[in-house]
Amino acid sequence: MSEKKILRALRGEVQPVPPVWMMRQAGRYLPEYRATRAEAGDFLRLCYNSELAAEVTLQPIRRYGFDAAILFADILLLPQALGRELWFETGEGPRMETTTSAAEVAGLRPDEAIHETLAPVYQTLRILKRELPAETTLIGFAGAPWTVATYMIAGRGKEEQAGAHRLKREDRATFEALIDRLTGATIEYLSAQVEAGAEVIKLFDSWAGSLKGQDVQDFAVKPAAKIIAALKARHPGLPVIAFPREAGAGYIGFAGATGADCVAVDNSVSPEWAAEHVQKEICVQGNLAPHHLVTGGEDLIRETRHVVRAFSKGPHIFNLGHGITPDADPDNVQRMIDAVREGG
Ligand code: 1CP
Repeated sequence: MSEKKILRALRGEVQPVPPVWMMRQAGRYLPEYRATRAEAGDFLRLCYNSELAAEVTLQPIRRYGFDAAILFADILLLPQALGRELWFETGEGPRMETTTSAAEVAGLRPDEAIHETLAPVYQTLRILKRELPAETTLIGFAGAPWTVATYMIAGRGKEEQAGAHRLKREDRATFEALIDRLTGATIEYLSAQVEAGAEVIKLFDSWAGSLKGQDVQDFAVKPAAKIIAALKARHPGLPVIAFPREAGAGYIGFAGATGADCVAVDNSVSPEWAAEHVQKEICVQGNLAPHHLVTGGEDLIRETRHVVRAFSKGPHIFNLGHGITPDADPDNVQRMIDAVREGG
């Protein structure tokens, strides 16, 4: 197990060719994903159909031989398991019943109850553990409490963190109670994922960049630290990747403050900056800009090599700065992987 390239990077080993995987590697840019999603009926049915969720997780592994497979699920399944309604508007994205009052937070289902809804997710991991090639690392994940809370409070995503900031300002007690409930439930959810076969956990804080000042400490660093400490106490040696997206200077010291084994960086910071300030502390994952997989050409090859070279002196997992987009060309993904494995 410790021979897997991803696990070696997470232990701090510097490798001549970094391991590589991609956020949203199972997704709409792949025709085989679109076919399986159609077979499932819709996105949520796909998430809860363990056989088909395992199938779409495996598709990019078969096609490209990535070094990691990430469980096919969504960060919004946890609030759904806590009792809040979730649906997807075609062409628009996720929608949720809003959660903004003390009564609604108090009415969330208890932690023990989440496993009933989430059982198919654990089953997906069990299938993957059996089906994955021996060299492929299986990554489980959850959203960080702040990011999940932004969706629960606004009832939707994208540019909608304003509601969460407002609740934080106007009803601090309710906001903190929600963050606390999500922190506890996330520990239970991720722990069950590890028991079902996840070898690495990634915590997605996609909207961490909208937190400023003391809020970064209180709502990004502290919940992550609590989750990581609890997971490592229950599962000694479990590696954790943290992704406080667009944290900027907040990336510095994030691993030390949270206990993460790797910090994933987005492409608003340069690889040189991240190598100097973050990789000197810990393994870094990232950070090719996803648009290169749409536009391709010489720029794709040059930028891929640039990222590989900039991170070549420390532990590195090659990835994008954010998820691959549906309009990406699958052939460009192969060109990117070839450029990484040719040694930058
Ligand atoms: O139509 C489709 O097929 C749905 C597109 C899609 C996919 C492929 C969504 C809807 N979720 C997913 C899968 C998913 N989501 C994975 C699976 C593994 C993989 O990476 O291949 C993971 C890890 C996520 C995590 C996720 N969901 C995040 C964190 C990462 C990130 O992108 O910042 C977030 C913010 C979500 C919410 C969500 N789910 C889906 C969409 C389009 C969004 C974001 C939309 C918004 O903010 O409005």
